[in-house]
Amino acid sequence: MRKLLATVAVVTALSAVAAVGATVASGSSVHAAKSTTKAVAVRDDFYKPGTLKIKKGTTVKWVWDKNDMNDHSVVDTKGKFQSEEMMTGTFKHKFKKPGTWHIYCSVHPETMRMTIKVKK
Ligand SMILES: [Cu+2]
Repeated sequence: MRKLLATVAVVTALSAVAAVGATVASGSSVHAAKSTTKAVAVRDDFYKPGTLKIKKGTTVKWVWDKNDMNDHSVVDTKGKFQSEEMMTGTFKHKFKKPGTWHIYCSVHPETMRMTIKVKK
């Protein structure tokens, strides 16, 4: 009991939110905030995969390949988010609502496209 109280005190000191998580977990490992990240590779000149199905709340992380020779970007056709045109790096977007999103590269808009289907 003494050990448990000490643990709770430490966690409470860290943050109130973390304390709630620790209490719920009750001894098992504390879960990180529940969120999923899916990676999409940005290559010359395509996204991989070309179609991605995810649940709402999922973050998609586009990862530029280090061997890319061309600039690429990630732009959605609804105009809600847009990355820089770049040769290396990453870009993230969290999809909070169900729906279908069409993504294209502003450098290669005719050929470099992908679709993301967000389910409930
Ligand atoms: Cu491109």
